[in-house]
Amino acid sequence: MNPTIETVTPTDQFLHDVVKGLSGAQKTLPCKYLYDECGSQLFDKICETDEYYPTRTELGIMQRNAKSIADQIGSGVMLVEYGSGSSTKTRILLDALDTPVAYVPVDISEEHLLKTADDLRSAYPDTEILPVVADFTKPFTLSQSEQPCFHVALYFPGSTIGNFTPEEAGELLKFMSSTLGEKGGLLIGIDLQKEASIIEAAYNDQAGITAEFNLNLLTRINSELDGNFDIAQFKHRAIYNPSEHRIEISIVSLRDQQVRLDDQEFHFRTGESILTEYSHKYTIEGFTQFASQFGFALHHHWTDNRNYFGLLHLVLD
Ligand code: AVJ
Repeated sequence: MNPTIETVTPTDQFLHDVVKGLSGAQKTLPCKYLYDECGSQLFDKICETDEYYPTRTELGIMQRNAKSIADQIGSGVMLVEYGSGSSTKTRILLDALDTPVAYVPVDISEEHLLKTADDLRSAYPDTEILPVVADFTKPFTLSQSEQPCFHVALYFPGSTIGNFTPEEAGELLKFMSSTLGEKGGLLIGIDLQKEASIIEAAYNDQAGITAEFNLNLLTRINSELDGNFDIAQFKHRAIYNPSEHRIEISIVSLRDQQVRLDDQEFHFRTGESILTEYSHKYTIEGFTQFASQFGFALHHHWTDNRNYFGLLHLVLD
């Protein structure tokens, strides 16, 4: 008889993470689960709100400085991107780079990734497009290009690094430096510290899209894990914590209530919160200092005229 092969399905993993997150004294839910199909669409809508400045600011920085960014990266590069999504900003880079040998988009969402890869293949016939389906927070293997490449540049835009606690971000930088090898570079986007009211407005848009995005996580738990959250009995909250320099996004219970999930019951007190996401804000100097612990040195950086967002090119020294 064949031995039974035990595999953990994505749903098992989701259930496991949700139960674990809701069982602690401070309830939490991992922010990566915010991005299902519906969540990803809502995130795109957030980017179009007047209040949410990071995406359009970063895009502007890329557009205005494409040539200079490409020059800093150099020719014959293998460009690797973590959490590539639709690779919109990457096209600006690929257009400006001198003979990029390969582009390796890394993303967990397979269908979306392969579709994007096909589109890129027709747009950039001279660059090898080598998608990798992986969770970039866990070790994975990069594909090899057929043509030799001179060096690897890792592109990590969108201020995604802000979602991680400093400890987790450190782990990721350590892992990145081992992936990069000699002469490797990291082009990373970070949202900069600024007046709290501007940051808070960005995560509490008037149209309520961020609230919808956050609460969609409960809808997702209901449909995928057979939960019975009454969404109307919860609300979105996003507050800037100035001492930790981060936005703390939570879902708050509007009353004392029980929620059933799988075969377990979870109790929520009135005002009790579920922490869903952090978004850390850095300074150029602070982030440079932080990255230096993992062997990175600041090579060049670009920002916008309001100093809202920073794009840093760090190299291994
Ligand atoms: C995708 C992580 C960059 O932190 O600004 C936006 C996520 N959450 N509004 C951010 C997010 C609510 C976003 N990142």
